[in-house]
Amino acid sequence: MDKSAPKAIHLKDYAPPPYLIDTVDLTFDLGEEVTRVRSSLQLRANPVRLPDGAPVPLVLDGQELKLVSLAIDGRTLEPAEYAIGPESLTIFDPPAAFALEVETELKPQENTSLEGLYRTSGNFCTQCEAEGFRKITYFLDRPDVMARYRTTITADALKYPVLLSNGNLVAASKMGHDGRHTVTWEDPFAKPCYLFALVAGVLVHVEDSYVTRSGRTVTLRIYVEPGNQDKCDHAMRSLKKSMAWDENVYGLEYDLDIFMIVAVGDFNMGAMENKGLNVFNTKYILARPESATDTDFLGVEAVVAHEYFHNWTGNRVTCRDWFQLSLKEGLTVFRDQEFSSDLNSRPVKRIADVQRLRAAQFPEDSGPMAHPIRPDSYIEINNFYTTTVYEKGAEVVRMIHTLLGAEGYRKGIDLYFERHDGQAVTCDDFVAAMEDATGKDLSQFRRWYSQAGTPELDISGEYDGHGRTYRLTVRQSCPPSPGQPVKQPYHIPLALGLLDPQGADIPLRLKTEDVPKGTSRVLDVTEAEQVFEFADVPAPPVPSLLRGFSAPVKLRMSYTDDDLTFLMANDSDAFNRWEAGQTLGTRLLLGLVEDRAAGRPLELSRGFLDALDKILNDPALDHAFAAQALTLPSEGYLGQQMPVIDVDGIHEVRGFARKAIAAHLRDDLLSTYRALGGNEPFAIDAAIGRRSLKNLALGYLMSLEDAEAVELCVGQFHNAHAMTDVIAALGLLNDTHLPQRDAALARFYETWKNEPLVVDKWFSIQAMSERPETLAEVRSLLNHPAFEIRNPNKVYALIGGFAGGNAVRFHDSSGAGYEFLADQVLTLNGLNPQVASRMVKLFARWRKYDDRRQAFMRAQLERIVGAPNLSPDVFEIASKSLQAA
Ligand code: B3K
Ligand code: ZN
Repeated sequence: MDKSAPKAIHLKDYAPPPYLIDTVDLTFDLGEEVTRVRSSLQLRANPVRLPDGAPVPLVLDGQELKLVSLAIDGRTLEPAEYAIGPESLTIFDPPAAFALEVETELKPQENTSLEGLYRTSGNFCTQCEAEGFRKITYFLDRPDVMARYRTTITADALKYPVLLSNGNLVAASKMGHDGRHTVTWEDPFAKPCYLFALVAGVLVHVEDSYVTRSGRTVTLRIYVEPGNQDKCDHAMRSLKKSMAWDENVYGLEYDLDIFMIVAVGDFNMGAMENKGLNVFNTKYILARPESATDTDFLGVEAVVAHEYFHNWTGNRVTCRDWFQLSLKEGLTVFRDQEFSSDLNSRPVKRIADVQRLRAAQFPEDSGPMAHPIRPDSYIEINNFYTTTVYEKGAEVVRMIHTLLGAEGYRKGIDLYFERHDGQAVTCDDFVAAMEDATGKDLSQFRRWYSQAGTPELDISGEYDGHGRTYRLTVRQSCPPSPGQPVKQPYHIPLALGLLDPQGADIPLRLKTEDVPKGTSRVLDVTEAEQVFEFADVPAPPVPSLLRGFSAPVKLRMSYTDDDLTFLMANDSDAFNRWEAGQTLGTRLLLGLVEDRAAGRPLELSRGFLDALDKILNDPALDHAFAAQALTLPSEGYLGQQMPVIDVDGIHEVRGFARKAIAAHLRDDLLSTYRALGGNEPFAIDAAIGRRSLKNLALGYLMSLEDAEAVELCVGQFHNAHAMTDVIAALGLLNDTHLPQRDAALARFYETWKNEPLVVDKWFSIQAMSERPETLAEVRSLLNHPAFEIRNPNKVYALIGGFAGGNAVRFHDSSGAGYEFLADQVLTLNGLNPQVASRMVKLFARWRKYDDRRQAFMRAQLERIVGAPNLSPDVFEIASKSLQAA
């Protein structure tokens, strides 16, 4: 690493801030060329850090700012009293308590990073988390500095009729002679600056209201660009459901008189929970059945809830420092997962969440970027908004919930808010509240916060017919992670049941107990090796382990194929019924990959086909669940199970298996399709399940590419009302060389060219086509008039769709896909480091491939690390990816 490489920040170096800020008074003068920001701060020495009030220099964060003036208690400072660095403003000798006035200038129209104050569709908008506020004004930009804000905005009244900030509107002027108008907002709750927000522009809103449990009426508004008002109903309904759910399940009420959401087209991530003024990516607000899929609808519901839930878990109680990010994110993801489970099907939601964890978090946790949910260090904090901090973080909170039970968990949460409302705290404070409220010892459990890597459970069972006992031996281990060669045993909640030969659950009594404790229970696994002995077991049981995926671990158990089909058919735990099918499918497909490599003929086991047949023809089964159970393990998941990922082998074998299943079940798939295929009116309910099973059937049928299937598919594409069905059909045609493919793509674009979110789908579908010409097509789509590299959604759709969603084409053995990605990373690096960094992460797993591909990927990573003007974001990911394994 060269000398100029950006430096890491360590958790162990945390120190409280030397100064506190009590109030912030901001005035924004928004202009086309220059925007002026005046900031008046009330500061005082922090008694915790400077007990005698002893003054130390005040170092404020600031980036890309032009300082106009600086005054303390009304006196302009002399140049010798302060210094400006590239990322800071130091005042050498401030008093113990004082008013600071800072005036700065910035150019939001030139800000392509979409962090700080920037422009989107002609409007002004902010994004401050994690460290964007320092691009607006000089400040102590850290979450443990909490202040009360008053924000005044002045702007051209015609260009920017709507002016918004956090809290309540306290003053508004009419247009003056200069054509400008002014508003003032005041937020009564102290907050860290990352929750500050400002929006200005031409926006329309839909309005509703919500009466809280205690009888207060809250105004709810969703602001969108004109023309989008008719796409907000679902988001508004989701918001009201979230507010009710948080009152019912957590006893938490909303606290301001108004809650606003603004949807913008240019946004780096999904959404942002600014106090009273959430800013959203349009993708997670706008939804109508004709133009959004069922997945989009569920996404809107979950993200609206997630951001709303942050009002308590994140805003009222916030993070002491960014290492504690999972304090708010893991907890809030757990909350939104539970919200969605309560509203929709619990097993279907759990399966989807586990699939996501396995697809993204498990690879991260075993790669060069592996980190604990509470990282020890970072170079660029924006790189740590990861699936580990979010989704594994949620699993950790879920395990606490499992270990304490719903009631104990709620006691812990109540204590957490009682102790910490209005504070900036740590993950440890959260765990301590859980312990203190219940008396449960979570000291060993805390290792989930400090150790990286996915633990592995090796379980074996032994039945003793004479003693009628069943012994489970549980061994746990965890592979090394960067900087963590050795791991200590975890405290793992292992939920399980035992099935008798008829498939019924056996009452579970451990040998040390007098009476059985239910038929499904949670064991505390704490040792490297531990034995659990069950009594009164009448016959050799089949164990159902890790029910509901009770811990984020990899499970190894020597099931026979028959055990797995037995569990698929009989387990009372729906998640494990699905899991058994996946385990069997994985085993069979990996076997076929080996057969292919050895030149043996491919054949799919009859028993597996029969098991799928049973699922397809089980009328009692929930449709959405059946669709999940009939879906083969993904290519990505299969790859993870191999020491060296055989990209082509996996792709070919999975395609072969799909065809074999389709051929075997053709008649039943056709009748399923026909039974569910009605063009029914759209609803977000059980119809989602019907659509997913119907489209699954169509997918299998299309793998045969016979005339009947093609006719159904083309018919569906042309006639369906719901976008879910249109996109499913288009996605299937998209993988073919049929003449109907290009016609359908062209027609789709013509129909939807004025809807940016639908055009994103059009880009990503093409990027994910398995056709060999895909890379060439993606390259030419970069020049399509609808593609815009400054728009994150477009980048995620086209470049991300190809490099992250099309393994067989991205990993083409020519290395051309890698060169393409590196080119894009380098372009994006100069425009938007956060987006560039997300793209460069797609190289991180390069060591999992064969030598030839490794050499190609490594060369591209080296090229990136050696490039001039590399952002810390890209540098951190690329350099850590290259570090020795
Ligand atoms: N807290 C934001 C994420 C901010 C990301 C900054 N790079 C959205 C969320 O998790 O709810
Ligand atoms: Zn969040």
